[in-house]
Amino acid sequence: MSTEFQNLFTRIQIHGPVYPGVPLPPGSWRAFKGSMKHLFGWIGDTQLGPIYLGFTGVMSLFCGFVAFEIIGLNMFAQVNWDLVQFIRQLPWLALEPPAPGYGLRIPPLQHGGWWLMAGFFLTTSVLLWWLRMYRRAKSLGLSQHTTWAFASAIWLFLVLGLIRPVLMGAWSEAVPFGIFPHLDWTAAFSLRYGNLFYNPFHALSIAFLYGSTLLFAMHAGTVLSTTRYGGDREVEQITDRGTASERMALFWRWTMGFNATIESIHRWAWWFAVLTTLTGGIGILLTGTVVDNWYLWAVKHGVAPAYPHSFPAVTDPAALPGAQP
Ligand code: 07D
Repeated sequence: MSTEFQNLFTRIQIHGPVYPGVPLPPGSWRAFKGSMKHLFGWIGDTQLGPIYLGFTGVMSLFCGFVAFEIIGLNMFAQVNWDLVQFIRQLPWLALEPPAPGYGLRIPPLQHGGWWLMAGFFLTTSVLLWWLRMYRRAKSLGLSQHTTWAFASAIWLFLVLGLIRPVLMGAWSEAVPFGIFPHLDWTAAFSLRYGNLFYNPFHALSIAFLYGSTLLFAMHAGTVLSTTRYGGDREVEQITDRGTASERMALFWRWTMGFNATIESIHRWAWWFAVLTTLTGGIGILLTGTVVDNWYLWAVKHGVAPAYPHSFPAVTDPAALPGAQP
């Protein structure tokens, strides 16, 4: 059978017996038998499942479900259990952390206690999922690159919701649960601490985030543009001269004088992705703990210009009388 190879959506659909994967040690579980799905074949592997079930995975899903339920039911209660209003107002509904007066104490359920509990279950869920990744990678004989990359994202997540609030001495510093409310929090946080654009670690994080998209596009484009030479079979191509990898290298060397290698491009990508959340977490951790106003910090260090003298002097709004602690 001859079939035309398409590199945007492949027409090739693999349909064969389900492959369950390598044998598992006794006591381990796999759920669902697995089956071939045409739609999945359009975007990836046709085979769906089986999925590995283990203690950390099951507990992680359970804790994630509890967090999701606490958040959802609190929001549902806020619209008096009216389904229509729940759906209509969902993007604006929130489960907020306790007020500043509670500090790091455990507040009554209706005053942030539910938020604390949801946060506990969500954090447990994320950490257990990390452990699942670690253990699955280990059992398959992989190195832990994916696991440590995920840890970098979890670092930012923990700084935002746990580490920084603890250092600031109040749960109220943490992020609320909710679609628009967490975005409002982001904007308010930036304003409260003097414009996050002047936080150099926010700038670094953006550079790595944008850099990641650029690198991803360059890499994906390069590989897809050479699939007709087998470029998508990256590893075999490393040793084959005159074919895909050599053309990839030549393309970039001719275009910009330098080319990554098939291996190093993935190290570039890994570091850019990991550094996005690593630098981001440092930036958030410093905010309010070490630096109270990033604009004034930038003026002090000659990064931003001070307002002209014709304007009244700028003072940190947090230092004004009547400001919240
Ligand atoms: C958030 C952490 C990992 C997530 C995990 C997932 C679940 C799901 C679901 C229970 C993404 C756990 C959760 C499993 C559970 C249920 C239902 C990763 C995360 C483990 N910014 N900004 C960044 C830009 C501005 C602000 C990063 C651009 C304004 C704040 C990034 C602009 C203001 C924070 C970035 C811009 C502001 C950030 C995020 C432009 C006000 C952060 C990186 C062009 C709006 C965060 C240092 C990331 C950070 C952050 C980009 C503007 C505020 C680079 C491009 C000036 C408060 N901003 N930003 O990968 O790290 O996030 O800051 O204007 O906290 Mg910003």
